[in-house]
Amino acid sequence: MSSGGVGGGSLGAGLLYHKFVSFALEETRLRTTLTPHPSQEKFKSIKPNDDNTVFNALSFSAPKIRLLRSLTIEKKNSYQVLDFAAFSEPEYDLPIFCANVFTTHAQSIVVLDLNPLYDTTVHKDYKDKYYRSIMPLVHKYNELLPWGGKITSESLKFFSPIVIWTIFESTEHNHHVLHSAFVDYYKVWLELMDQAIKENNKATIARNQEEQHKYLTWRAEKDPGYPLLKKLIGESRAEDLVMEFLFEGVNTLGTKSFLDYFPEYARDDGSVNKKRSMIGKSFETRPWDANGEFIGDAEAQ
Ligand code: BLA
Repeated sequence: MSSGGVGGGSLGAGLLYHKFVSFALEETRLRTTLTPHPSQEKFKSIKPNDDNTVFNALSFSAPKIRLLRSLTIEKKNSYQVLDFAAFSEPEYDLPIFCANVFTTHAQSIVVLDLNPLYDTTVHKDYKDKYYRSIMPLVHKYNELLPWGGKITSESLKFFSPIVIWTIFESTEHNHHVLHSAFVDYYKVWLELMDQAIKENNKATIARNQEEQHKYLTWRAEKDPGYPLLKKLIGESRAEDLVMEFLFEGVNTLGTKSFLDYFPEYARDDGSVNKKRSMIGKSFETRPWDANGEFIGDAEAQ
């Protein structure tokens, strides 16, 4: 379909991430039937305050997929954003597909992962179930997309041992590599989705749902993209976008609050500390070994 490349060797050509999204949607449609998600209607034509910026928002569901949604943002001659995620129904304990890229002319900040539903340092069974067989992906991309350096420490428990966290110079070559990694990671997620077997145990389903709710609650409150969204579309529309589109489910999948899950953010007056991180940044190097064992020690770094 699309011819690939970002055009003329320049990243200013625009719409860098559309081919990522169209690949993912086409590939998903080979395996399942996508139905527009109710949130799509409201968010598909967000108009930013600034004429040079374009938003594209799409959301779907499918038999095993509660929410698959994509947001791209392009500010002409300035930056481009991809925020793509897929969340399963709570009857499945599938990882959450997560691709986030913030690209300027100079550099791209990337998180690409199958975010674990259960913290893999605590839940070894979950780690073995999903990540043991796909660890070679790390080896494939470790050199081309190297660890991005110190990171908000809280993020680590939402990351898997195969996470690609990287900051690279925005060149056409690097974007080809990123596209290839996106394709590989998304195909793996689809394969896991295809193979997933429906859980019948009510308590397990409830636990899956609560874990997904915890993840949504974290990201809806602390996502690094939030301040920029507020700037682009104003505080109240940014809040709607975050709560009802990007992290839809945060108001319906559970009743616990941010502070119930993350009490360390409580201020004396009972409000949520606005800081992104209580621990600060750490992990100068990749804190998992080739087998996916966690080898990082936040305190020591
Ligand atoms: C930066 N985005 C970052 C960083 C990470 C992420 C790790 C580096 C800063 C840090 O250490 O936190 C992404 N962090 C994630 C993701 C998870 C996480 C995906 O914990 C999942 C659990 N990014 C977006 C969108 C925008 C965006 C939609 O996804 C803008 C609309 C922007 N991300 C953005 C910007 C920065 C950034 C501007 C650099 C500024 C900063 O570090 O605060």
